[in-house]
Amino acid sequence: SFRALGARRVLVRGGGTLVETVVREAEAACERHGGSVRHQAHGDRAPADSVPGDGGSGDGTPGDGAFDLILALGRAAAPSWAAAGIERDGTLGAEGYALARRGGVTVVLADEPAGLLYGFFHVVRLGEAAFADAFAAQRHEPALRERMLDHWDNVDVHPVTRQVERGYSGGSIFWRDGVARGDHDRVRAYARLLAACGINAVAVNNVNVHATETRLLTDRLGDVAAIADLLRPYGIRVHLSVNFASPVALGGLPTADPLDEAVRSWWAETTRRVYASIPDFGGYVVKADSEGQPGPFGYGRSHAEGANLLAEALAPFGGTVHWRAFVYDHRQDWRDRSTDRARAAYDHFTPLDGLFRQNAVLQAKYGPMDFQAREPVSPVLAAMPATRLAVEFQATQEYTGQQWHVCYLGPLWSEVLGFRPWGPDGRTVAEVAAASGGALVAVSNAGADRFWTGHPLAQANLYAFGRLAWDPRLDPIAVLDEWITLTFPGCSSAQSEAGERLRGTLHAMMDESWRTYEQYTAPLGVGFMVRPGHHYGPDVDGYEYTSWGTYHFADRDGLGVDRTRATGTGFTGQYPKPWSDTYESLDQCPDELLLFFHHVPYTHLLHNGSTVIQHIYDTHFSGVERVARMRLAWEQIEADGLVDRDLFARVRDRLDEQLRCAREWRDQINTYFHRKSGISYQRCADTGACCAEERRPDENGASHCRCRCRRIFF
Ligand code: BDP
Repeated sequence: SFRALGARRVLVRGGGTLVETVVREAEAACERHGGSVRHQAHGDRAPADSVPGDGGSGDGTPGDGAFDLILALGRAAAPSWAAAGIERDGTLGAEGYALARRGGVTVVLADEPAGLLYGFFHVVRLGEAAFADAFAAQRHEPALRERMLDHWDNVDVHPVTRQVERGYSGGSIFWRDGVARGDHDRVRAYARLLAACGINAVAVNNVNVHATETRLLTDRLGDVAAIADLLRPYGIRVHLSVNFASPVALGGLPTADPLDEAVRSWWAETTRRVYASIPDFGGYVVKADSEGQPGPFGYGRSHAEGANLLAEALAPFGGTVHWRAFVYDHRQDWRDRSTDRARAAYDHFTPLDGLFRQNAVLQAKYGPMDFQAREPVSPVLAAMPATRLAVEFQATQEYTGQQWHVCYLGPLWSEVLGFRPWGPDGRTVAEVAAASGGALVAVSNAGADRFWTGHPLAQANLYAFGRLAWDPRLDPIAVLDEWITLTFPGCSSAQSEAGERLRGTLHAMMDESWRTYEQYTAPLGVGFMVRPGHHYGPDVDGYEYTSWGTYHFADRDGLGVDRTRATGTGFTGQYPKPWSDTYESLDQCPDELLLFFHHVPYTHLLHNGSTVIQHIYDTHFSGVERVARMRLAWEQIEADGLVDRDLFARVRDRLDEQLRCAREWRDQINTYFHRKSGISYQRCADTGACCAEERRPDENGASHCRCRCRRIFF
C-alpha cells in the first residue's frame, strides 16, 4: 500500500508521460484527504504565489508559499533550486533527484522525468517525516543503472513447469493459458509497485523459451508491445527472453550459426521490427547451451560470438543483450570427481573477457551453483574486468521455501553485494557490477496472487531487491523496516503499543529468517538436499546419484565437497587472493561454507567450538524452535486487529506449513547423519539437557549454551 500524503498542496512542474504519472500518483495520494495537486506542464516559471521565496521574505529564502510539496523537472525547476537551498553542481543523471525541506516546503528536483518519479516515491516512503523538520539537500542516484526483474513466465501452460516456472504466486501477471492475460489494471498496478521499489526493467517471459514464447519476438510481438505500453509510464523498459535458434524456428533458415550472414541479417531485421513497435525496448535475455537450450556451442562458436550476434542487432537502437553465464554440463557422471559444476561458469567465460560487445552484459548467478541458501560468491564476478556484469538473484524462493516459508533474503543479498573478492581494501561486488556498467537482476517472485507473492511477507524480498539495487549499501534490516511501515499502516499510524508490537513481531519473524531457514535445511554450505524436480522439502540423497553435478559425498566417515587445489577440484583457485587461500585452508574457511569447499570427518571441529555432526544436530533443533516461536508470535498479534484478516490467515496457514516442513527437514537430516556417522547427539555434559533449548544470547546476538560446554548457536 502507499501511504497517503495527507491534505497536502502539491505543485508538479514539467511535462511528459512520466511527469503525468507523478501527477496522477500525487492526486491519488492526497486528494482523498482534501489535498490538491496543481500541474504546470509548460513554462520555466511558476506563478509568483507558488514559488517558495516569492511568497516569502523577498530575500530568496522560502516563505510559507502556497505549496507543501513542489516536484519540478529540468528547466522548469530553475526557480526552485536556490529557493530550496540546493547547490546546482553537476547533473542529477537520468534517474537521480535532489530533495530538501526548507521554509515549510518540501522540494524534489530532477533533470529527467524518471528522477522526478523516484523522488516522488521517496517522499511517499518518508511519509509525515517529509513534511516535519527542515532538512538539508540530499542527492540520490541509483548505484546500478539497470535494476531488472526476470519473469520465468510461460505463455502456454507448460506440461512440467506450468504457467510460471518456479512460480509460487498463483500464475502469471502477463499470461494465461497461451494468451496475454489482458488485465491492464493489474499490470499497471504492478508497474507502480515496481517503480516504487526502484525497478526499471522487466523481462516478460521465461529464460527457457518454449514454442509459443519463441513467437513473442515476431507474430506475437503485439502482446509484448501492449505490456510495454503499460509499464512505460512508470519508467520500466520491457525485455524479452529469446531462443537462440529463432532464425531456424521462426525464420525457416537452416542454421542459427552466429557467423552466418543470413542469420545476422535475420536478427537485424527482426530486431528492427521489434523497435518499430516498441521504441524503448530494453533488449534480449538469453539462456544458451544450458539445460537443453540451444546455443552457439551447437555451431562450434563461442559464447562471445553468440552474444555479439544479438548485441550487434540491438546496437543501432540502444538495446542490450543479457547473456546468462549459467552454462554447465547437466549430464555429469557423479563418480567422476574431476568435473565440478561450480567451476563451469568461470571455465567457460573468463577466456572470453574483453571479447563481448559494449552492449552485451554477462549475467551471472550470485553463486557458482544455483541459488542455494548459502553459496560463496561466484568467482566470475571478480574475473571479467573487461566485461559488463549483471549479478542475478532469485527473489522467487525456489530453494528457500517457495514462498511457504518466511525467508527474508535482504541479508543474503546484502552480504553478496558487499563481498570484497580482493579482500578488505578491494572493491565490493556491487561496485564491480556498477563500474562495469552492469545490472542487478532478480528472478521475480510476483504473480497473479492477490498479495502479489503468495506469502504476503515475501513481498519484502521484492521491495528489498529494488532498494538494494538502487543503493547496495543500505542496511537490509532498515529496508525491511521501510517495507513494514509502507505495508502495515497500523505500525505507523498508531504510535500505539499495538503498532509497536506488530512492528516488533514482524522484525522478530523476518530479520533472521534466512539464517533460520539455513539452520533447518542443508548444513554448512553443502546445499541441494532437496527433493528432485520441484525442489521443496528434504531429500538428502535426492540428487546424490544423478547427473546434475550437485553432490554432498556423505559416507560413514564424513561429508562435503573437496574443492581445494591440493586434493580436490581446484575450484578455490578461481578466486583471487586472499579468498583463494582462505577457502583452500581448512583452518581459515568460514564455518558456514566449510562443506562447500572441504570434505571433512564428522568429528571435525568448527570455529564455533562444535563438531560438524553436533552442529548439524544443534542447528536443526534450533531452526525448528525458531519457526515455532515465529508461529506463536504471529498468533499473538491477532487480537490487536491491526492486520487484515485474510492476510493474517494466509500468513498463519503458511507458518503452519513452514513448521511442518522444518520438522521434516530436522528429522530427516538428523536421522540420516546419525545413521551415517553412528555418532549420537551430545547432550550437555553438565545439565544433560538439549543445548539447543538452553540458550543465552550474548551482545553479538549469538547464543551460547547456558552450561560450560560453551557451544555457540547462530
Ligand atoms: C534453476 C531452475 C530452473 C531454471 C534454471 C535457470 O531450477 O527452473 O531454468 O535455474 O536459471 O534454478 O535457468
